[in-house]
Amino acid sequence: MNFLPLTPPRQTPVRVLTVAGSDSGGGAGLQADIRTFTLLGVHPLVAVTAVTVQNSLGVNGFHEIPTDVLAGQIDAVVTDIGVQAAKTGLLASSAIIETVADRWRGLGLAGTVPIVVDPVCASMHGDPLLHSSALDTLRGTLFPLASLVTPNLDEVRLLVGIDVVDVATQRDAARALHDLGPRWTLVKGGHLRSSSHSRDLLYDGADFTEFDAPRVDTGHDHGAGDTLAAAIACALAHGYSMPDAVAFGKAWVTECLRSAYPLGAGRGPVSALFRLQA
Ligand code: PXL
Repeated sequence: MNFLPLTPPRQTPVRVLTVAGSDSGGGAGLQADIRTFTLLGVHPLVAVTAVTVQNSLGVNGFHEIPTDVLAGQIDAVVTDIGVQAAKTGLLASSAIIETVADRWRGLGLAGTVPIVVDPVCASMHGDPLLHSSALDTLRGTLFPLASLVTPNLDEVRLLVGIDVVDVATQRDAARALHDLGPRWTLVKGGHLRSSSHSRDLLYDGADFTEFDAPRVDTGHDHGAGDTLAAAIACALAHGYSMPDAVAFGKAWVTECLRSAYPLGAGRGPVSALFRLQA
């Protein structure tokens, strides 16, 4: 695959902000984002939303960062360092979602800097990562600001109540999500385990574009959604169009799935470390 343009040593690279939670097991969350950003030559900026307590077996709990500290992190890096794109991951609560939306608007970034919203609701083990009361805030406050939302099929069910089982229902879901206000919607098909392919559907309110990859049958796919959204944000920061950025992200996460490794007694993470073999 082709990678993103690299910045020569001593020159300032493109900066992307992740607004995400910490995974103590290092597989998903901001740790996955930082790995993808770094191995794509992008400088990672980080606003931590919550600290999870987890390992390869599951999430035991999380502690939310106070909203004034979260707002402070975003303000500090945007006003001094500047960002070319952002992505959001675990947001945990209504108050945190409202803080992110408020700062995004308040700093004048809405409509000018691309923001990828990965609507994380639960871990792959089914442990909740978003209070159910926060779903309305996610739909009503953050989605209208999003350049792209990237739900998996479980998140689609929670967000718009559609059970995706085939291409027709995947299109219905993309339309229903687009009605909530994001500029683009990507309905990821990876959780449709009956299919030998992972087919993601991109929609801008007019046209559908399909991104297809053979299913990578690894038992280790922790952090796959985070890694996809992170790579898309990096490509957008470089000025890629949305379809080109999604194609790039899909190729990147497919390579990371092929390189996934066992870790602990549970599910291991997708791995961007393959990039160091080159
Ligand atoms: O993959 C979603 C995700 C995002 N962020 C954090 C997580 C998880 C899944 O477990 O722990 C911190």
